[in-house]
Amino acid sequence: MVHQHSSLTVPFNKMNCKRFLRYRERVSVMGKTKHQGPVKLPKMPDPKHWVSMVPFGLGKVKPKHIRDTAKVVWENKDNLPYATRILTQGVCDGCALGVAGLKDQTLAGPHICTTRLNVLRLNTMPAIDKSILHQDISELRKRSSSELRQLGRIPYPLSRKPGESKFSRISWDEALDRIAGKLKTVDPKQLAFFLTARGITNESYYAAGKVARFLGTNHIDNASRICHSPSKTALKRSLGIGASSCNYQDWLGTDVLVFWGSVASNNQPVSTKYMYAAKRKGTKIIVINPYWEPSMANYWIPSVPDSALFGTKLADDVYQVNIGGDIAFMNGVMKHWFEMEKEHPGSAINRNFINEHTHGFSELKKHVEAQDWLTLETSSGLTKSRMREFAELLAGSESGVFVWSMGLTQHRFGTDNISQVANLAMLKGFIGREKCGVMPIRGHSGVQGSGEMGADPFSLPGGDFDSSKTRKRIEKTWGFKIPDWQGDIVGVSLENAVLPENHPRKLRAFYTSGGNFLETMPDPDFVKKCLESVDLRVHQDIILNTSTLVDAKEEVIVLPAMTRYEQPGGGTSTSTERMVYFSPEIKGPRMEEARPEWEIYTEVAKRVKPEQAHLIDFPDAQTIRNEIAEAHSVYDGIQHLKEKGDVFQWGGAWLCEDGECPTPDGKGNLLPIELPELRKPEGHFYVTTRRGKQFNSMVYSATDPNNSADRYDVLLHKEDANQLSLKEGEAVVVYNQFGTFHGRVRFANTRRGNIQVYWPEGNVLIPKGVYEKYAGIPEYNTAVVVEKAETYHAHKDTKYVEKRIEELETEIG
Ligand SMILES: Nc1nc2c(c(=O)[nH]1)N[C@H]1C(S)=C(S)[C@@H](COP(=O)(O)OP(=O)(O)OC[C@H]3O[C@@H](n4cnc5c(=O)[nH]c(N)nc54)[C@H](O)[C@@H]3O)O[C@H]1N2
Ligand SMILES: Nc1nc2c(c(=O)[nH]1)N[C@H]1C(S)=C(S)[C@@H](COP(=O)(O)OP(=O)(O)OC[C@H]3O[C@@H](n4cnc5c(=O)[nH]c(N)nc54)[C@H](O)[C@@H]3O)O[C@H]1N2
Ligand code: SF4
Ligand SMILES: [Mo]
Repeated sequence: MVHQHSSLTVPFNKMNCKRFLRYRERVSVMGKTKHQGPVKLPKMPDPKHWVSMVPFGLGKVKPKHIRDTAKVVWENKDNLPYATRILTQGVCDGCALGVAGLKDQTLAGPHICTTRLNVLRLNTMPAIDKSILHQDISELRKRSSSELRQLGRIPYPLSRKPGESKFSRISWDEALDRIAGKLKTVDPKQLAFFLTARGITNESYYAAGKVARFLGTNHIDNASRICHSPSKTALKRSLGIGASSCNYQDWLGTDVLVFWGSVASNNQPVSTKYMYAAKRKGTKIIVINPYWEPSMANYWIPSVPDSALFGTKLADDVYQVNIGGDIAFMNGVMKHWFEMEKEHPGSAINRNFINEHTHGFSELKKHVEAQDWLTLETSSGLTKSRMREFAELLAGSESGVFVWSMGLTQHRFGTDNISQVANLAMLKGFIGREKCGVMPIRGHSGVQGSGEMGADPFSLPGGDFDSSKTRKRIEKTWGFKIPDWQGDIVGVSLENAVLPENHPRKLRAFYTSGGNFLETMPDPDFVKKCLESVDLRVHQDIILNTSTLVDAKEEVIVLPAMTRYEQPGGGTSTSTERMVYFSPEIKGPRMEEARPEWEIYTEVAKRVKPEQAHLIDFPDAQTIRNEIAEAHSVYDGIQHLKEKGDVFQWGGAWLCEDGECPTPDGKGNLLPIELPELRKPEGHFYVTTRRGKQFNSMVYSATDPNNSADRYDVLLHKEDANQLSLKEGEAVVVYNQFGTFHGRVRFANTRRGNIQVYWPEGNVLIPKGVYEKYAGIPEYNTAVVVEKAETYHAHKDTKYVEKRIEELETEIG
């Protein structure tokens, strides 16, 4: 296996050619075709795509990249050389678009964004001041997660028991012995693990997945459960794959590039450069979203000179669906296709692809044809003629790429949403060839690898947990038995904490690597109760957040982890497009007692079962990579990644190349999808939660740079506001039977009847315990009443609110 080195000291063009050649030699396990390496942007600007002739978007609401960058330099001023080395040598620990140093695999030229710069400080900041760290817990609890983050890094292991009002310092030996001591006494079914995907490497996921099974539990889950789990589940059942079928390069010059419930411009910012490149090759960009996302319409791309100056119009059209209306919309599109086919056979869908590479066409067609337009219009929020426009656009396209994110996954019917996207792609034959594909654009840098490495109740390295063949294969590699019962998803594990004492699955010990459930799960009050109800909680983390400060019945132990850049032997992470990047250990200051995440897991395991310690020992990161290569065949190649810039793409350029799916008979499955029941009574709104300037629960600014909204603003259509006699800026109460949110009206171009609030602030409105039935993602949308704060408060004393909630319950329930 030849691998690739990037060197920033070599002029890129010369280097690019060599890298390209080496890249092509790579052997891949699945697809035949290899990714071709970075290509160049056109030299001459094209004013056709400019937003305005006024330079720098003066007077427009848009992110201020230069000001933000200056702020980051200032923030990291105590550690600038190290910060620079992280940026130039490390693999980005922001989102999963993926980049090593400043160069990516898609386009020649620099790759950097403010998200990466914002999270940079996590890596360079000093330890928390000891006088603050050991303050009374009630003092620490006055701080928000943002304030806690800014205190600095966790320097050494900490413990806090009931009745103790402060964290006390303990040694690693004490910490590990106490954890091991407790784990020896609990039934493995009462022990659960969770890992965030923020910064975590494949090596840590792999070690955690192995350690959990070694300790006898399958309750291990990761942040992808509350993120893209439906994407994986749906792609598996529809196409037999668990990842993006294509590359970002397939965006460039595809006929149509669709962003479905995704704000890639905010959440994978450098993707705007790829969108620019696509537009320059004639690609049409379509956005399907209840909200006319300003940053998907127009963007000033800092690294592209003409765009930085005059902006780029990204979206050619925006289809403003209802929240939850995508299934109906896609059924409408297919219904049009079948009608077009009746009139002019061959005018809409790809019969050859359907016949050769799919099952289920006639059932799907029958199902779709039986739907009536009125229902499809009501559910989707779009007219029959709008659906026709989109149907015709796709019908006339030879190629297309469908990209989606949380707008499709975070629903009770997330898996169905995504199987619908797969249906469209298969009917058009947009699978397994150049400029075509289905792409769940991933969030956290580490997340693609989390399930692939087996840190997931439904997965083991290289296969599904419920396949006895996979279990046997992994047992052979690992040399110990894997428990044969199904583990729980993280939401259920948390709920298990409040089960009766004698319940066999009552959660007693919860071990979490990062994450912040008080702020990432619905119903924070309930989550707090769950966190408090376990005997032992272990937080392996780099910083404190509000969840770390919650009590436990016997003890809270906090373990200081290294960042990915500190870990000896480096680490790897897998991007959305399946590039496995190597991030080296980077020379710089080290946190007093922090340890590599993978090592902490194995140290705990060895102390629980010292007699079998040899079965779980990893002397270094390289040994883990060697074992991953053996345990997961598509990751064969990871063992050769050793230097900065080393990368390989698993699966080749396209999964399902030439339409051959990795399903038992090589065919994809067209699936009839039922319309979801949308529970929104008259006079109520659907609410969804959105991201502003934050990295998930880590908030970086009170203002959303893309629309200048405040974190407590409620994005509401002007006409809806008029009907409620609400003015812009007016205080409102948004409520339902689950919770109450106090905010202010902000007019926004959103589909009428649909509103948005920012999370974590808005999580109080979201019901607990509602999971998507196949993938287990929580439902993050619900129905609410919006009311003038004045009215709400005036009637509060007359039992009016309770009465309205009762009404709501009967209407929705
Ligand atoms: N700066 C920054 N970058 C990030 C993150 C971050 O917090 N900050 N988080 C990272 C992570 S973990 C993730 S998963 C990604 C998330 O990336 P995104 O999913 O792009 O982020 P969201 O802000 O949740 O955007 C969801 C979009 O879906 C739309 N939407 C809501 N409901 C529906 C619906 O029913 N149908 C349709 N079609 N659209 C709908 C919303 O209007 C919104 O535009 O970003 C990653 N990158
Ligand atoms: N309402 C609502 N809720 C949501 C979402 C939504 O759109 N709306 N989005 C969901 C999505 S997509 C996701 S991915 C989840 C995010 O869920 P999580 O991954 O659980 O949450 P984060 O906020 O990303 O976690 C950040 C925390 O991880 C810790 N951390 C940071 N870096 C490291 C590290 O290197 N090592 C370790 N061990 N710990 C670290 C810090 O304590 C930090 O506070 O939230 C979900 N929750
Ligand atoms: S777009 Fe994502 S991968 Fe690229 S620099 Fe920004 S955060 Fe990192
Ligand atoms: Mo996510």
